[in-house]
Amino acid sequence: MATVRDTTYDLLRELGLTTVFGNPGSTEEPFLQDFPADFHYVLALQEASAVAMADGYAQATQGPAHVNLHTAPGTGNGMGNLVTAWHNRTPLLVTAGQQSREMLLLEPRLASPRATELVQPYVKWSHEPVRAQDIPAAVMRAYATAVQPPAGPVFLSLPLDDWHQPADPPPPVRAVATRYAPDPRRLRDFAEILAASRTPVLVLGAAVDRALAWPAAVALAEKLRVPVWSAPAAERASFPEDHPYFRGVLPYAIAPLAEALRGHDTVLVVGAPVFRYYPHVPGDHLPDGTRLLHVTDDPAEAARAPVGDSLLGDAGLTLDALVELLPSADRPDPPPRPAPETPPAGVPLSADALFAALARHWPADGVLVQESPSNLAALRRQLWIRRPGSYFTMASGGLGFGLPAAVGIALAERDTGRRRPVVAVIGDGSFHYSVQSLWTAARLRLPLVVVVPVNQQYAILKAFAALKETPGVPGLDLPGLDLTALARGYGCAATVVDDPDQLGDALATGLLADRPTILPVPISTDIPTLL
Ligand SMILES: Cc1ncc(C[n+]2csc(CCOP(=O)(O)OP(=O)(O)O)c2C)c(N)n1
Repeated sequence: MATVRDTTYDLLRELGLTTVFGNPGSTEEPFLQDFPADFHYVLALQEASAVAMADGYAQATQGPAHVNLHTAPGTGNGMGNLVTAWHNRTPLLVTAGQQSREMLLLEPRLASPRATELVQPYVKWSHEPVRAQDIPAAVMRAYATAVQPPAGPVFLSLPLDDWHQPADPPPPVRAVATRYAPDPRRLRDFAEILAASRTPVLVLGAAVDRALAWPAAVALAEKLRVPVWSAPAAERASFPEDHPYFRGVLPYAIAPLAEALRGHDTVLVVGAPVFRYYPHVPGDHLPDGTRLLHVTDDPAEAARAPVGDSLLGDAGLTLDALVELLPSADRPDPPPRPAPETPPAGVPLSADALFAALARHWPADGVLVQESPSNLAALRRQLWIRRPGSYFTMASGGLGFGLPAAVGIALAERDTGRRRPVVAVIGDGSFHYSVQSLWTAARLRLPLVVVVPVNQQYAILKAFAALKETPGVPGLDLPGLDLTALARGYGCAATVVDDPDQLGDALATGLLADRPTILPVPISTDIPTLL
């Protein structure tokens, strides 16, 4: 007779969820027992890494991923990156073990008495099945919940004694929609406003990349002949940054962002929050007389926008529809974006000089994973993203995502057969939040290259303190960290690069290696301004 375990594995197989990221504990062993040969268990040494690896894998494979966590303490370790997965809108099936039902009343060691609350509010659905036999159908419902728009993580708490119980008949496998089209009448209203605008501008967010909609975004920009900005602090890139209409990334504060949009009568924001701000620099959200139109597939995101009128719909379907509806604009091309200035030479390198060197040696199909807070502006200034699905960072502001996400993305590149080179740029502070993911990358023999700008400090926090005039904050310096020793300890290659001319060779060698390579690069300790 089929057990709950048999039926669940059959369902996971049918749903294509045969890669399981996790860190095992006693509460997971009955699920993992006799792990099927056609499944791949990706061991992370800490749950923060397991969650972000699964997130990166899901984003790069353009589908959901499964991460199996230990009961309360393991789930707790995974929480930071669960927050990030929520903001990233990554469809993650998060399962966690629970103590035996028969003992739960007395709360034994490793019981998670309020398991479904632990992960709130960073999941779309959180559930502990009432009967063991409900597990497969709960997995089906969790899957359907995770992938429907707006996509996001879901959580199931699964008692360890459920797996050997006799199963009910398997639940039907159901397909659900992952995108929906905008209301045609409201769409026409938007098109009319855009057609009548004299100086519109386009602001694109991560949902455009997630919808595989670069061609539609380019078509709309060219039809309207408008400048295009990346939304502030976007977690993906959504437009070819070498296109003459591309202007750069909007600043992440109220007053400067409004200033950047000055002179435009209509701002069309597609697939981003309005707006993702960071430091509070008060002001008007828009220049006087500017109108904002917001396209998002998330009603909550539409509701919390402080300004603008919204239209609910998938970014790609809406862009396609606008291209159809709008006439070609008759106006001159927007002025091109100036090329980045050549940074001054000198040792230690400026962040700009490092990223200019990286840009010179950048593989055409390279994938960039970024978690380098104070150097983000320099990186985005120097290294232009030219292809879809090739820039990833966290939407949340939580550190510890980039390194393990890069491992998940590199694994996805191998598993999908695309084999694009993956390069992560990770600050020397950010490096340590999920550092154990390096071991997984080494075990998987992934040719991941991690460039670490080493400034031996939390530079962005110094910049924030300067902006907010809060001197004397402790704990912002990071002396005495030996990244090379750490990397080697986890089984990676490591070479310090202090001359930009060495970077090309080091990068090429690392991308051809059969293990990850860490390239610490000492950079200037000057503090970049926050805005
Ligand atoms: C999980 C988490 N803990 C703490 C912070 C606060 N924080 C934001 S940026 C930062 C420093 C990052 O340092 P580093 O990676 O070296 O980059 P730098 O600012 O020097 O460019 C810290 C600690 C955070 N964002 N997330």
